[in-house]
Amino acid sequence: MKNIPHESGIYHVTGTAVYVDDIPVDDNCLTGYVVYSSYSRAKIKSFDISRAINMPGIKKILSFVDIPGKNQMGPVFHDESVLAENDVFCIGQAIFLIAADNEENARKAAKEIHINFEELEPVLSIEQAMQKGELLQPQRRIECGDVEKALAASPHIIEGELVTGAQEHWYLETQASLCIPGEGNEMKVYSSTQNPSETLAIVAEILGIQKNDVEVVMRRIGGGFGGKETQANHAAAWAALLAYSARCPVKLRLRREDDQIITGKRHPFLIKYKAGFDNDGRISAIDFEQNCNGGYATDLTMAILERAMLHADNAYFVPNMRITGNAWKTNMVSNTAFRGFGGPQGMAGIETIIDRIAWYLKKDSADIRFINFYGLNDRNITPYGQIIENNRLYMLWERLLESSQYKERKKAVDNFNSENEFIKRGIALTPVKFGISFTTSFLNQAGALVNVYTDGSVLVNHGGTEMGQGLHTKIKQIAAKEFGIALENVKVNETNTSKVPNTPPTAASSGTDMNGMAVKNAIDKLKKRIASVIADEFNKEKKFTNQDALIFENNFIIDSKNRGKKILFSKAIPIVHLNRVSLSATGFYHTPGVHFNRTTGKGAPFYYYAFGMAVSEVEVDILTGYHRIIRADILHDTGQSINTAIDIGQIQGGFMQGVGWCTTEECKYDEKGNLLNFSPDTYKIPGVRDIPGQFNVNLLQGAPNPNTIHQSKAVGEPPFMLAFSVWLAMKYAVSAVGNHTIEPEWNIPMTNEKILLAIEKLTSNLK
Ligand code: MTE
Ligand code: QUE
Ligand code: MOS
Repeated sequence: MKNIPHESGIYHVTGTAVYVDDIPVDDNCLTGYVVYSSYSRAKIKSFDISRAINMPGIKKILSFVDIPGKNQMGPVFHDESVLAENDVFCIGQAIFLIAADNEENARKAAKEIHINFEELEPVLSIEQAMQKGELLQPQRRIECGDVEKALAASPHIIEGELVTGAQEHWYLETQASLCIPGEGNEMKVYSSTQNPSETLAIVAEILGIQKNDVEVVMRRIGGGFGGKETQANHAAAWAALLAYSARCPVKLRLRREDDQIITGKRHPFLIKYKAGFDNDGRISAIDFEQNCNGGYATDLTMAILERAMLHADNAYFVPNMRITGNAWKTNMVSNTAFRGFGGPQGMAGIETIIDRIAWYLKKDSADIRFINFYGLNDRNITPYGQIIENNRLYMLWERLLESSQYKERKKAVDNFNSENEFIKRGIALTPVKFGISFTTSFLNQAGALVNVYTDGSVLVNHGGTEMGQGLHTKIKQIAAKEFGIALENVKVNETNTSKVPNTPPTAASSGTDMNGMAVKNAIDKLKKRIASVIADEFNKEKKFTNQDALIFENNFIIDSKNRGKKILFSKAIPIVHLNRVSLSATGFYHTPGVHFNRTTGKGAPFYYYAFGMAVSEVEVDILTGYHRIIRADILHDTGQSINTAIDIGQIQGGFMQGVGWCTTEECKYDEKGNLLNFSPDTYKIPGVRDIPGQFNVNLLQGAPNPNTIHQSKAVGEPPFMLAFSVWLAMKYAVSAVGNHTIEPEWNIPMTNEKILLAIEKLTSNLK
């Protein structure tokens, strides 16, 4: 039962899994299309849609004046219009919506819409925004100890800057929504969303109708990775406006190139740092300034920046630390959630510092990491005041060092480099400590609705969304185990806001933790009711049974005090029904104890931490910048894994997505702010040939997680950051070009081109 395949695996590989675009529609369904700004910053002086509206097949063209409710789709701060009014603030910002009989006609009409823009000077980088002093929201700070004093007393200081780049989500299914108007104000919304309840809220708000008139339905999405946490709302809002206005179904699905141009990406960061340390490499103080490019609107930027700040420590105890966070406003797409949610950017800062300390002291970076790890019983308090419990770093360290043979292989790498001029190798070990829970405490809640039918089959509804991560498979396993019945008798339903309302997004890796608990809560209620009826039933036969003694096991309900007394689950359920007892129950869960005060920067925002560690070995071709991962060894802590196959898949996928961000994925823009690489031929995500030649992924054994569903741990995001092992192994390889006498400049991403530039700079300094 531990590693059953993905509940939709067969549908995925046979092409029968239904996504929004596969939902059958009848002939009157229109195609929605969005016309967006081609300027980064401009005023709309006037426009003319008279020709376009009369083109063949055109049913509706809407501008902001046609919005019945509020012209706003900002999820947290209301600073994002559904359709631009008099100003445009980025390329890709929606201005008009078209409903047509097909996409071709819509595209033709779009070309006939004439807009008279007055072009203004845009802000297109963090540096420009800094010069103008344009923040999206007030500066944030987290601080502990006395940074100035500790820096002044430090034997050694390093200072510097790190740049991390944007990342395109590249979910296989682009943003899509199908909206079907019903009676009166009713609107049924099929959406490729990670956040059905928020999609519902936005649709209700823009249409000016009540939330009880909107129903959001999603069966699965073809990948989200954070990109559909808020920005799926946009496609749904646009389709809903058109459907409401045309009074007929409208389907809107972004073309790949439009999706890449219009939607937000991972936030680029510019991190400035100053760190103090002693001769052993032990860090005494760090002053971090994190600057992120939020784009033109806030979206989730403040929560992302907060998570970056809360992960500036990664796995290391730093007694004196200050993290200042700035969210800069630019005329670029509004950047959004992406796997890790700021965590990767935050951690990249301290991983850079550790690597540089090792370089400076000429020591092995793994040893510098080790002596700075959070302690088991002391040195275990974070800059925000949370005590780290159940620290798994030392278990991981011992087992991974052994299984990967890191020390021996590092010697072999050095030998290889001394014998080879044009091919250099590198190896690095990096840890991850990732906080599990939404740092926005109210989001840590989940709901469920479980129905048992009279044949004994079970239908589970919960608020989480399936995006490929295997949530429904794990929920199915949880439900089957709790009821003690076979997996075949449990089905997990599509996600529907009318079944389970007011849910948080499926995000922060907490989908199984929270929805699993909510489902268990519903099942506990049902089991109590069922047991009460069945105990009475047993007692009729004069064999006294206490309902609390009944257990659910192997498809039976069994009297644990008298195991001969039992009844098949499927036989028991009709009896419960005949006794007129409800076989449907809601469940609810909220994560206990988590809290965080944004003003003081203190609290215990995380229920627990997920830990992982990786050793990667790479090879870099010094003449071309080509690089490959020879071998990667990962040991990851998933507590008592519910599904080992799914967890290993999440680790492999998360790691590779991180490798893409660190190495080949780069968003390039021209001087006007146009994205230049908006298709897969020029935007390079990892392919099969980028997977490590030897890829050893293992789960940490013997470390169950207390107080979570079946003692498991969240796994979705943490492995992403294990890719730093590849990134820093590459740095070691390049550093070997100058026999480690000159430190290469190392930012994210290190593309082939950037590697060559780094080598060029390094060799010119050698001469
Ligand atoms: N895995 C797949 N296949 N597709 C996805 O879109 N999203 C990731 C991760 N793994 C994603 C994925 C992100 S960003 C998160 S937060 C978690 O899955 C969300 O799901 P969970 O909470 O159920 O782990
Ligand atoms: C991690 C996350 C999220 C987060 C905080 C985390 C996340 C998210 C939000 C959020 C914050 C405020 C809101 C809101 C959402 O916070 O995904 O609607 O008002 O959406 O630590 O993944
Ligand atoms: Mo994941 S970035 O929290 O959707």
